[in-house]
Amino acid sequence: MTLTLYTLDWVPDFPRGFVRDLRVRWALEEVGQPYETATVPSRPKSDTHLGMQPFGQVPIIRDGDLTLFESGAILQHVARGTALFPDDRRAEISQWLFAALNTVEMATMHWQVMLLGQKFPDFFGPPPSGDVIDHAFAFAKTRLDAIEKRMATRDWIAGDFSIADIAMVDTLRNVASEGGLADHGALSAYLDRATARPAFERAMRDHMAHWQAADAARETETA
Ligand SMILES: N[C@@H](CCC(=O)N[C@@H](CS)C(=O)NCC(=O)O)C(=O)O
Repeated sequence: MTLTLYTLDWVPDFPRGFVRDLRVRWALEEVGQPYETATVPSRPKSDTHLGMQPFGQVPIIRDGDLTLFESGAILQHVARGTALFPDDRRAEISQWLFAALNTVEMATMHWQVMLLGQKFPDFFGPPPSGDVIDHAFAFAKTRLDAIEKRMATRDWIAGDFSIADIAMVDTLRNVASEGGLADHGALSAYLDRATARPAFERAMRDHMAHWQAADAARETETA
């Protein structure tokens, strides 16, 4: 049975390229696993969606009888036993996967949510002050500095390219898009190296095609 990847039915321009179905598409492309996509409504959240993902988020996958959410868990599932997550490197790759999501992304998202609040007050409500945003970036920067030091001497975060790189790079792409890697040359080179991979390019192409199709469907609905 073909694996199904759930993403949102439509998003505005600003998150396109960054919705987390991208990291799952990337892993699926890397391991050569075919998949189909399905959507859940962005707003309001449906009961079916909340039944699969209690926070009303994506990505979600369905693989046979298994329904799975949380991008890290999904990456582990789709790449299990492959070169991206081989059994003999499970512990080290899991360590860096968790570091990407729970140490780096946890800090950088806090900063980015504030930037979004500043840029789109109509969407997110009253904007945070500049001081609070600076404070959030100073915290995130401690994490970026540590990864910068590690990546100065290696190509990939945990030996050969793995799902830990997919999670780390996808997190750092977000930071770069806000200018947050201006002082991090090794991280910028790491992003360039990773996003030049053909599997990333295919994943991004399909991710963006999804939003274009979503726009077209909305236009038809409102015509
Ligand atoms: N920790 C979750 C985060 C998922 C997440 O933040 N998803 C965003 C898209 S990138 C989402 O679904 N946002 C819609 C919403 O929260 O309403 C994961 O890694 O899967």
